Amino acid sequence: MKCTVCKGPAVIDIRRQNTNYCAEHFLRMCRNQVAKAIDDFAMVAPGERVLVAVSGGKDSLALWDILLDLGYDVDGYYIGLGIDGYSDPSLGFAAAYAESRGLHLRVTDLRRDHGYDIPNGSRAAKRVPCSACGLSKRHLFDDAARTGGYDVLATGHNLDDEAAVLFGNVLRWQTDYLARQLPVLPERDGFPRKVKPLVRLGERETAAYCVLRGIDYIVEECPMAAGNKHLGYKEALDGVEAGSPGSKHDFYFGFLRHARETFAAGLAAAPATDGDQRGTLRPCDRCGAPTSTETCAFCRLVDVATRPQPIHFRSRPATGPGGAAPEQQP
Ligand code: Q46
Ligand code: ZN
Ligand code: ZN
Repeated sequence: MKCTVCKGPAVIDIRRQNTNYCAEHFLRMCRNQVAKAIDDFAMVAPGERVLVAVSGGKDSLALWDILLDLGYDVDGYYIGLGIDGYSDPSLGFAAAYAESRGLHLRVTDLRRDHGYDIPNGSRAAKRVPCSACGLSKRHLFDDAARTGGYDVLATGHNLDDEAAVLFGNVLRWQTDYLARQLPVLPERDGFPRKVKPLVRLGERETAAYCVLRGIDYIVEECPMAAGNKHLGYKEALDGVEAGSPGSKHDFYFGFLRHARETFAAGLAAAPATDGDQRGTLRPCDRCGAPTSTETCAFCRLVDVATRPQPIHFRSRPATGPGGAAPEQQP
């Protein structure tokens, strides 16, 4: 297998492009694809400060590395979710990358800084973990960008992620989500611009990028993701892609080119509803974040997630001098 560019020995093939690359030209291709996404969608202007949401996984660390290589002013931001066996090692990889390059990594720990973690907090709030997690991350990323003076928040969503989200939105005709599914969301009312510069790269490529650049990352997926719909959609699309390379790219970029505007026009013509992001925003009475309600959704989540849980007594034979032991409800 020869590199399509220099004819030297290739280390990777990219079937959807019908190309092979040596290490040097593969890394260059990755940077070029990110630069093209930034350019095509006007993601970052020269001189703007970027905050990259770092999970310790391959995508976010590759993104941080590529943005730095492209000359952007980028800091990292990690949120500790308190997920046993996952959060501590993932912080270790993010911190090791930052330290090895002398970079600034901001860290928020949900337990330490807000009094809850995702497994227990989501249970107390009666939400599925990924819903409580998504709400927490959205709020904290926005907040960190707003209070830290960053112009842009960049996340490591790649082509596989975006195609899977699109697939899910199309399966259920989530027209509002389809209207907003773009790799760049403009800044508004105190929210930073949000960008996804990896949309032209697949996750196999971000993994190879990290390996070739000597970046260690957490290989395990978050254990809370097991069995969720997003993974199922990814697997379904992997099956399509295996038989027809380029399908994910054509599906996602074809949607952006031919269909998204139609959904956006439909959304713009529809009357605004409660909870609609187009409503007037005001500062949250607790944290100051822009919100359409008095207290923002994050502060309300913190309230229920940190509320002391009732202790339930099970009637069973006494086990010792103190009688029946109290048990926390699961
Ligand atoms: S981290 Fe959070 Fe993901 Fe884990 S709990 Fe779900 S949303 S799966 S990107
Ligand atoms: Zn080459
Ligand atoms: Zn708030």
